[in-house]
Amino acid sequence: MTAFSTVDTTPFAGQKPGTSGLRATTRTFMQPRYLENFVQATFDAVGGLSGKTLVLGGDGRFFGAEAAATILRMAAANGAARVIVGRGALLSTPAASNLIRSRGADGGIILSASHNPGGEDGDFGVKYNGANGGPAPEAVTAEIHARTEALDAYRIADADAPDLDAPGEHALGDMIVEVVDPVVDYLALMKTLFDFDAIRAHFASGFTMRFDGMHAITGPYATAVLAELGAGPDTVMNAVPLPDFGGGHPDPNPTWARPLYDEMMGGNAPDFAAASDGDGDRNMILGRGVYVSPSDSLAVLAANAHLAPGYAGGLKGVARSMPTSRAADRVAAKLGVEAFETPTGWKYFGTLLDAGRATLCGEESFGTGSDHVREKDGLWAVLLWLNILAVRRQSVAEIMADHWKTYGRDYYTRHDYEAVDKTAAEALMDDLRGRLAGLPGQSVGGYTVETADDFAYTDPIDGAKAAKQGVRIGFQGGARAVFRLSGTGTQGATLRLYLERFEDDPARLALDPAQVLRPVAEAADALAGIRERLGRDAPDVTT
Ligand code: G16
Repeated sequence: MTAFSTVDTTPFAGQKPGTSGLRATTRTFMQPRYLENFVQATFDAVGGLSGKTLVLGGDGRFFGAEAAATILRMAAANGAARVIVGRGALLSTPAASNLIRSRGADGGIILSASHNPGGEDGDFGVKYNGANGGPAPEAVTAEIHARTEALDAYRIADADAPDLDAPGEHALGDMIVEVVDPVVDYLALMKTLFDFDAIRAHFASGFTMRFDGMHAITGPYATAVLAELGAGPDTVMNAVPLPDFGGGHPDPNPTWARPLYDEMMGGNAPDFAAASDGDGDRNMILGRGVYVSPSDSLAVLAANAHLAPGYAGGLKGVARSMPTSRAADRVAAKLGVEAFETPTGWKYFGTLLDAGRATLCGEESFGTGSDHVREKDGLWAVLLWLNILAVRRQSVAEIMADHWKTYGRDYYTRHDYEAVDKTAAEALMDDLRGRLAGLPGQSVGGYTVETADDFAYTDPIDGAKAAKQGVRIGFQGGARAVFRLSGTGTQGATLRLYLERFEDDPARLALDPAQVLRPVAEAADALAGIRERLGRDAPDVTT
């Protein structure tokens, strides 16, 4: 007979889920009662766990296995019937979403801080996903936060959690802990969507690729998938997940995946390259000598998705987050399907996907996905690209040139000012917000402001509202600057400045984005006083 304890606790300030779950330093999560409080608040906020089935897993970062054991003991004490756990407490975020859906679970908990560095001195995170497999919507995260502020006790089993390296069913009190292979179900899903034979034939004809697993969760998934496709044995680099991601920053962008980027811009590059992040939901796409911006990638995937069997019937609609460039909207218009603009955060796509209004979704933050799960999915994006390349038999550079010729090009870049003083960053945003009404008609840095607003959203399916989602400045001539504070950082504040400019002059489709966008960046700085207010000469990360 397993005994359960009710342990007295007091609230921790600031257990407020951000863009994607609760993220904090690993040491914060390792404090006694910190994880337990948030998990109990989550269980309470979703109506308790009695008789429910959950999925549990994470990206393998430091403290993940210990956290999983604690959560299992708490789930048993809270009356859960079954928890399906990835072996070793591992599951990529899209694989967790898939398991919730395919097993008809009531929800799941994902242990990850995504692209944030890991290790004892890095970050950790906990995110709750609902029965549709997607991140809990704002109403639920608000309820979790409210509950954390009133919590006075949590429940936990006294017994140890079972060995999570042992596949099969184990008992923990009356609850079943089912340890499953983290890759098998996900791989089976990918086979229903993509033409593995065509991709295999493409590799057999000499096509070459490099994939950077960044010592994070996608390594085992990519290794299994690419082996099936007959890719060469050294295709996957940094394939073994490590608790601290090998000391790296598992964020697939030109800054943090620099070795891969440099290889693709060098003389001996393979045909195609991609990288994924800590928990496997992000992707970066590169061709020989060409970097595909995430906004462009979404647009190209939307324009070509019908070439893959899973999307042969066409798309129902395309959704993008507000700061993502408008390239995908142009494709949606040509396809005659709906285009949606949502706040930043994958959770805002859930209702559109569930209602069958959108098939593809994407964000400038290296996230792309479809209605096959309710999370963005890094490897899925890579496979869709591979399927398109296998059918079109053109290089990435040729596909991009053709796309821009057809639709025009939305030059795009994002500047991140990381870990800046929170008060100064908030003052910058507040000041901008206060001046919005007077900005149209004003001239800054050679640009005239045409529109200025603070993005607000009403979900077209359930009517939920979200305000203050980012300041949008539209300049005459079609350039745009968006200002937003990140909701995923754990130190100070991070200001994101998103810049874009549309160009359809055939002679101006192959310019350097940094050069094209420099005047827009200068106008944005003149408008908001970034350098002066934040005390920074240049962004820390440019993507
Ligand atoms: C999360 C969210 C994304 C969001 C990104 C950046 O990604 O799921 O929807 O675009 O954070 O958010 P922010 O700009 O607030 O930092 P991930 O991969 O970290 O889960």
